[in-house]
Amino acid sequence: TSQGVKQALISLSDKRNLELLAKGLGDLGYKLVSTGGTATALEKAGYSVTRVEELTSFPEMLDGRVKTLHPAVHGGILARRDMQPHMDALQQHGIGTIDVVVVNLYPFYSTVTSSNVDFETGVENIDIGGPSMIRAAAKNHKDVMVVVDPDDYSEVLAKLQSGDDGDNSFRRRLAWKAFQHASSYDSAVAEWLWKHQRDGEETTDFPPSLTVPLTLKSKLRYGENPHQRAAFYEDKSLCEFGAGGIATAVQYHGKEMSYNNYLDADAAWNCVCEFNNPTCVVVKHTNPCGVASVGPNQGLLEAYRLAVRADPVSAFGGIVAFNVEVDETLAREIREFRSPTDNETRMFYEIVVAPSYTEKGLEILKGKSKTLRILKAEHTKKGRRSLRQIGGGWLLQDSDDKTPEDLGFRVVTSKVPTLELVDDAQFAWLCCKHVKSNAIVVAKDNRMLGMGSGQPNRVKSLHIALEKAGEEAKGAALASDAFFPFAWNDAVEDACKAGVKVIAQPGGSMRDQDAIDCCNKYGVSMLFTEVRHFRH
Ligand code: 93A
Repeated sequence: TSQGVKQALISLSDKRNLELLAKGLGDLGYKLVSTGGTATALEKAGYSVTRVEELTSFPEMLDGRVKTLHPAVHGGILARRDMQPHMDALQQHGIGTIDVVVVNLYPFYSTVTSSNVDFETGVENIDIGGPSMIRAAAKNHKDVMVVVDPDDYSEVLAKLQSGDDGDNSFRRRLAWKAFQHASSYDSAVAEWLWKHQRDGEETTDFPPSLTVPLTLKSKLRYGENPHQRAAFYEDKSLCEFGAGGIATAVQYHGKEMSYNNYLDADAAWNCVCEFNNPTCVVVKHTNPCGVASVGPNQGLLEAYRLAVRADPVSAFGGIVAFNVEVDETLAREIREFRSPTDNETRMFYEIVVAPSYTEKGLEILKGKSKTLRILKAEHTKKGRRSLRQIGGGWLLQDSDDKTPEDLGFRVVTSKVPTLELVDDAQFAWLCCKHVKSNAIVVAKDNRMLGMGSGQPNRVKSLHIALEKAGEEAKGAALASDAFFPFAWNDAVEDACKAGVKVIAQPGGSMRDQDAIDCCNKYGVSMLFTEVRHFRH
């Protein structure tokens, strides 16, 4: 037997950093024990390795389905070193202890998400022996180091080399990570089986079976308010679909992200990603308070100036998002820009988020302030799902992916709008989608002039939007996220009187005809989208 000799069991599908690991463990005097493929890889790299078969005196069988499922392996992992009867039992059966377990699993997720994979192949990629070892080692973490992430090898080796490997919190962290790894893995298997539960019938992936694998990313200083504790978790099942988004953004600079920062940055990023032309969105308390797009050949700088101008007071302390690269000129403008309402004060922002920055641009932005958070995020994609918590449960829905190209914008008035006005209406409508209900947006020439949000009374939202737009409402477009159930007529009249030239709304109210009549009276155009955009 190999009692007295430290043993490390290495069984890996992802063989990244394998040599670093083997060298480190070898230098520390560990005997390396491996399964077939891993053993071959180690031998090829010049390391001497004991095959699991030698430990178990049993061949790998059933095409590898049974390799490590044996008392010689699991006894060596699970035995309590502080209990003599356990150690006696190992002795009696000639089993040596296994002190380090390095395992990662059959690549189930990438296999079943690659194209043309049949059910059988999926099933064969469900790892059984690997999770068993991971779970056993994690349970006995007091005596066994369990390593599931190739990025952790150096840290683990450093701990072992320093003799500081008794560190309980370190061992518990490894064990936590191991169970997280095993549970995400099982979640992926469960979701896949759910999709294939009825053989032969058309497979459906809706509603999905949800076992959300959350990974703790960071503790936050506090929640929405300082007396609320808070933390941030990443949901791998959302991120790995390549969905982009704020959770996976990289922070280049600034103070740590707060709870509200995440919410606001998410709102700003989702909104700015909607636009095809270079666009700037300014968000305050999850609502866009400034939005402006420029033509493909115009500078983003102009978009930024116009977006802030929509509501400079609200923009102060807001989140600024861009859908294209931030360059030097723009960065300088952001750094120097003074509040249009008070020329003494430089504008202050919580966050700037963009898909990329030029080197010089990033450097200049960093110089704005120590605290300004600078994020680089990946464009969000369609087809995401959104999950929201309510007391005791979760609500799931598809993301609201409709864009103007998907809608009709049907003219219902005698006045037919110019193409330019239709563009304005579509722009207003796209902004409206990101404003909390009841949402009204007034826009012209690819910029938001005013918005009313979150009012329980739609007419109030309309008045707020018109008031913000002021004189600029003349000749502009107005969009509403839903129809006006009553008093629509008065509201339409107010919009017409303010000089709005086109109104876009879903339509579908009993009072539709009143609204149309009113528009006809004022020579204003009305467009029906037939799609509602509540945002609660
Ligand atoms: O087929 S298994 O479920 N049965 C086992 O007994 C077993 N033991 C290790 N899968 C098993 N493994 C997995 O094999 C590991 O989790 C690892 O992913 C893989 C390494 O195999 P190889 O070293 O032959 O490449």
